[in-house]
Amino acid sequence: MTLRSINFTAKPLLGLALLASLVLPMPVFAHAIMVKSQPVVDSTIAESPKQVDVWFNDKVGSEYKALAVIDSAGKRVDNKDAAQETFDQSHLYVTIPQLPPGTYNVRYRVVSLDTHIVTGKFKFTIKTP
Ligand SMILES: [Cu+2]
Repeated sequence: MTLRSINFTAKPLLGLALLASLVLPMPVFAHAIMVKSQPVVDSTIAESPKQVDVWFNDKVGSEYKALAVIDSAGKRVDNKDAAQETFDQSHLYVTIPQLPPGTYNVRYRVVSLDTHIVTGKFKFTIKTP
């Protein structure tokens, strides 16, 4: 076996490693995923909460953030004061007025550290007493 034949077989492996480095996600800047919320996703609660909180797996950008609560008729009902916790940049919240029983949609939009825009939604229900 000569050096030349070794080099020849090593080339495809190098190409594969290069391809993998392009395809695999970068480990340093994570893509944001919502990991927790209050109220909990799809939960039924007894009383109108004071605010809605969402947490992501990593801190998110302070720009372009949005968090809205929408009733079953499609009307926005939150106080439009969505904010990001200064000491925990993975946490967003918006305050809401006293809401009547019903099912509500929460919609969010944030920018990940990897610069991707992440949007999502979930529901919670305030039960009729
Ligand atoms: Cu991403």
